[in-house]
Amino acid sequence: MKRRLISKALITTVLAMGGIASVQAQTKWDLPAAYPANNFHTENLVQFANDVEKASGGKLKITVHANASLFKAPEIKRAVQGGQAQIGEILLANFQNEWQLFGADGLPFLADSYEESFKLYKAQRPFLEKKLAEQGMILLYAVAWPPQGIYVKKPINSAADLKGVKWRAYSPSTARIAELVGAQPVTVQAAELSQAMATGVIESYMSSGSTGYDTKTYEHIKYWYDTQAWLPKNAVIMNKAAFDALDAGTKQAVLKAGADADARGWKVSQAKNGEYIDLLKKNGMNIVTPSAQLKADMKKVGDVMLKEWLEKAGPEGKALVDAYNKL
Ligand code: PCA
Repeated sequence: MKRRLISKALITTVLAMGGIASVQAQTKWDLPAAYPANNFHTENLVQFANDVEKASGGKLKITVHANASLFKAPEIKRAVQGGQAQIGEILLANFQNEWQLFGADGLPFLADSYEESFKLYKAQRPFLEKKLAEQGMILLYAVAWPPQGIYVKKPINSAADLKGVKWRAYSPSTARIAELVGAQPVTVQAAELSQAMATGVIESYMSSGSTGYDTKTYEHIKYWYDTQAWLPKNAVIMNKAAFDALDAGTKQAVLKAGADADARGWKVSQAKNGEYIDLLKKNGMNIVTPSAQLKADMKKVGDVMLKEWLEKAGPEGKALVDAYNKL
């Protein structure tokens, strides 16, 4: 009887020590992101990190570094690949020059509504997973930005009105649009966009209501043409070796929280699209429906770009577009 009591006490002690040991063995991951802390993508990342910490019983702590504070937007992918960061958020379209399929969701009018954009995501996902796996990474989830429109200082009726304007690009495709309409492209990532407007480096760009609001674009530019041209995606990617080093329960916690962030992110993106547009209006932005001419001009730009993209992307690109069209 006495012996049993002692062994029970021993077990309790060992369990307590195990508990302490597992707290000491907490794994820490850094998650570099390129957009501000109050952006909906970043808020989603923070919630994801909280969910992981809770579901893993504190075994994995993920710190979100917003606003390109740890790595600049174009550096995040390589940082995750090299293991300097275990997980990170990238704008897929930024990496189109490396592999054309990263830029499929940055093409004007291929998928220009939430419904189509989600279909494109479904079609794109197996291709992305395979490519990232070859690079030692895992795609956790991806969420679309709201539809892209044209911020411009003066009213425009056609693409010809954009000739010569200093145009901010955030990706190879947004630079190509500038070339096709005769604007002057300058690549500026979101973290430097407010400053680029304040110093007059740029006077026009295409993006969402979300980024227009985040960067206080209304202080410099008064028109936004709601072209709804495409919905580029942010993707959250993990270093495969870092993921493989987690225990089974923690892996499960990451995958579950990632799937939740995926579903939540798409919902929030769509819900906030209208809110951002209202906030822009409230701050003096004119939200304009594009003229038939401007629409036709931009559609033509999109047709040229899809043709160019298909040429560069080859059979893989065609397979993606075919898969998308079947959905
Ligand atoms: N905002 C990001 C990418 C797309 C978007 O809506 C940006 O302008 O940098």
